Amino acid sequence: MGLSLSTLDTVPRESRPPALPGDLTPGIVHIGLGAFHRAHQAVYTQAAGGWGIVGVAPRSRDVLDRLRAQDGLYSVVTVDGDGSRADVIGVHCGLLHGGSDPDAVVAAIADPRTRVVTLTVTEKGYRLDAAGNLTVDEGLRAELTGAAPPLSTPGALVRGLLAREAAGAGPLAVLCSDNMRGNGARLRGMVTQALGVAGRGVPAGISFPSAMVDRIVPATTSRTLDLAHTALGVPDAAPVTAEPFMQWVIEDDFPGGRPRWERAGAILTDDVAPWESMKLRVLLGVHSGLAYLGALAGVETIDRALSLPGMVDLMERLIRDDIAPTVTPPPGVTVVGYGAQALHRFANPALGHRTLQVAMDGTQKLPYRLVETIVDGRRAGLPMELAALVLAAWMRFTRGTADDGSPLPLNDPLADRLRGGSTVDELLAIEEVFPPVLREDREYVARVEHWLGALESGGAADTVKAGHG
Ligand code: CS2
Repeated sequence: MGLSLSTLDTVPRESRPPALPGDLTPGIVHIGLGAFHRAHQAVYTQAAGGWGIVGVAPRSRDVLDRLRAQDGLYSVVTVDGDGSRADVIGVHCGLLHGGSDPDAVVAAIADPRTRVVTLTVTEKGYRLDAAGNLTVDEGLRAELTGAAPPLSTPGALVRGLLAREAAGAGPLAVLCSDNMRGNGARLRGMVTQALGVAGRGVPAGISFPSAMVDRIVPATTSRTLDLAHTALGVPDAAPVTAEPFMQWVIEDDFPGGRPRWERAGAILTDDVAPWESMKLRVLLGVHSGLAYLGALAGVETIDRALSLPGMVDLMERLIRDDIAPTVTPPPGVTVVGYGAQALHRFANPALGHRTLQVAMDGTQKLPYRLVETIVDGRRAGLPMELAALVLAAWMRFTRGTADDGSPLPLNDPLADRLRGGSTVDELLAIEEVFPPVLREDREYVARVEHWLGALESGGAADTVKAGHG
């Protein structure tokens, strides 16, 4: 017998949830049952108490079916160099499959008990380009106008908000829990454009607060399953693994109310931007740099990429010389100090965070992690030399082979436009990713070309070890 309500009393007391799914009133609809949501927002919400989450799996049923078989229970396995612990999460009081029951998702959003809708659908799930324009194809148009079931995130949100308005279900906050700069405004923009296609405007009483979310949550592996089983004494078919660190900074704009997330350490503020800028540009800019340089060097995990000779020094200089001048940190925090903490987090040998997992979807991630940093730095007259190396490493990565000739998978919504050994200029011409000002900066293009040549001739490991162009 695996983890379930009937075996929960055999689980060590310190690992049991404070309340059970059946004890909770559904106040949140969350779209996207991925590992990050289950190790981050669900943990904060359980600690806040009193609120239940109706989880929606938009496409794949795998996690949903595993959770349903366990009465909605699963564990978060927190790992670091000192060992691991498992905590059972019992906050999901409803579980829906968007792909097969879109009407139930619409009804959940329209339910007056629902006062917050949250999303973790990854950057590509919003169908927005770097400028925030919604990509509307015929399929989405049919969803938005009611001619087809709302299977996409924009479709489910629009049809749910319109049903909510018709039902007079009251105020609601729609909160993005994905990595995007200004994610509240971008989500408001997406919903506004999508409603426009349906000939409607944003209903009254709907807010789109911004938030910065942070916890490193690698994909679940067989080791996660083993650690969970050992800690709980029963098998868990849907565990997630994560680092000890977690952070959530939220714009406090919830017209219908919200859980007391601050009880679990969340920071409620009226200005998320400094926190967001720190996380997206420092933590994630370095993360992507480690991912591409590590993958090219044939290194499987982020912690091992960081242990390549010269890598720590290179990343410290990237943070100090290129990223820090473009970031205004929150009060009481320094960019260099935050960067040192980020490198310490990435060095966690127990995470096994794969470079290829971080490397995927580069065209969706690089605009806010690296490109905007480069544009700001060049506008300020800075060389942005090591940022050029990271950009060149991504370009080299898109060619599909590591330095030893082994294949590198290119998982990216724009993969078809990346393949084929494009030149620097051809890649910089992809305007969904790069603003024209970057391609017009010929001196900088030459530096990217220089680093690309160094990576091609000397390989990533030696280029990192040399540490200078
Ligand atoms: C990672 C992020 O996979 C990736 O792109 O860089 O998921 C990162 O681990 C989290 O945003 C950390 O909060």
